[in-house]
Amino acid sequence: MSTTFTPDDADAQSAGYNYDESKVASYTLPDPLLCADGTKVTDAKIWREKRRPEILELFRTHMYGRSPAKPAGLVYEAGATDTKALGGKATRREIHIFLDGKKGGHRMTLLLYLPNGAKQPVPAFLGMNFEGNHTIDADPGITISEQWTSDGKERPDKLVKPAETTRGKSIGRWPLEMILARGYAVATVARADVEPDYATGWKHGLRAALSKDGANTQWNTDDWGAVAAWGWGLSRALDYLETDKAVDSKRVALLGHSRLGKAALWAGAEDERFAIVISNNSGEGGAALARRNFGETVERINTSFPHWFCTNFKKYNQDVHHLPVDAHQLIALAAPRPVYVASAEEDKWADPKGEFLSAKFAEPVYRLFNKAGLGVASWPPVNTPVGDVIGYHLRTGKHDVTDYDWARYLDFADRHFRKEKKN
Ligand code: GTR
Repeated sequence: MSTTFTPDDADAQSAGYNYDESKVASYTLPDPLLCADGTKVTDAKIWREKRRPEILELFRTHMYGRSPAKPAGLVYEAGATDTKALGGKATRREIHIFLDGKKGGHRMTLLLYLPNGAKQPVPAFLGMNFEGNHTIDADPGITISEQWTSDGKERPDKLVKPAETTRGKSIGRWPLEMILARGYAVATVARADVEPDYATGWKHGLRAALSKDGANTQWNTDDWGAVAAWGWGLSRALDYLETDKAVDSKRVALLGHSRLGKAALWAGAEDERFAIVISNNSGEGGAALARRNFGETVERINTSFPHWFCTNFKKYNQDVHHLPVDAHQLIALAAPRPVYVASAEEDKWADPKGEFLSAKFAEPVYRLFNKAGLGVASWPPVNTPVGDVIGYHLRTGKHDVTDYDWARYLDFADRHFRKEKKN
């Protein structure tokens, strides 16, 4: 498989940051089981009713910002359909979702591939793509995405209108045939359909569309950022999947890579309908512990991408040890659902060990549900997947999504989604 697609991680390993494990300073993580009133969580009920809502609120207030509720009456419009896509193996559908609930309003296009010949509703993988639906496969029938895209920097001059030449550009990250052959549907939406990824991109995105002041909105310090907006869009994609009889919406695995892995983790925390949550190399602001000074830092992410998180998050640029939450609690918000964290050996910018540790330190919450965690005490060697309800692997290679990653996610989904059927 090709791993040459790199525009999103072109600067993914910056000089001047710590990549030396012996220079990681000591840190104390907030206790996921210690409630604000000083009492300890002793069972799953207290977690669900008291501690989980507290942690969710802390993430909303200090990191991702507060997202609006689901709009009343989402509007869907069927787009192109091909029942003989991919050489007859799949049905391809495009569904336009009007995110502000108004026909002709802010539109996100869901691209859905369904394996042909399924006798019952199929489980699905849902993930956001970086540069347009048409980049995930060379299939000539996919409509070229309409929204202009960028590389996430405040460089509007570099915005590009998706062109035919980019069809299939990220095919290496989306092994459709492999996923469909295992009996899963694949659903995807483009990040720019929700919000173009640069500092003032929100003015052309969903956040402005849903705000009464539109592009003139003055944001509150805890209002949602782009990561939360992308996550919210993923929940709206799930709203649609709930209406599609070909898909078993109770078995949707949400997956995201890198910045979109941050969005997947946050969407999975906010929206418990996602049955599995998968973080692929999500790094800082995602699965990596913020308190570990290894690779990207809070200050750096808030500076390079000032639009990703809420304004309050910037307070911690110099003061990460006072951030009231950390990534292990984000992973714990998935509990008791299966969650998978994946790292890549050369992706030091994302702090692979910090990603492992957040999965590890989420275990006490899974234990409340009598769920096994990673099953290992220390960071496993490369290409050695571990875990049960919390899964983890460190793959050889760089920041990317590869067939190796997908094979692990398919096994993980089979294990949890098809459990009953094996008996
Ligand atoms: C990097 C950013 C990371 C990661 C990555 C990506 O530049 O610093 O946090 O999100 O982009 O999304 O590819």
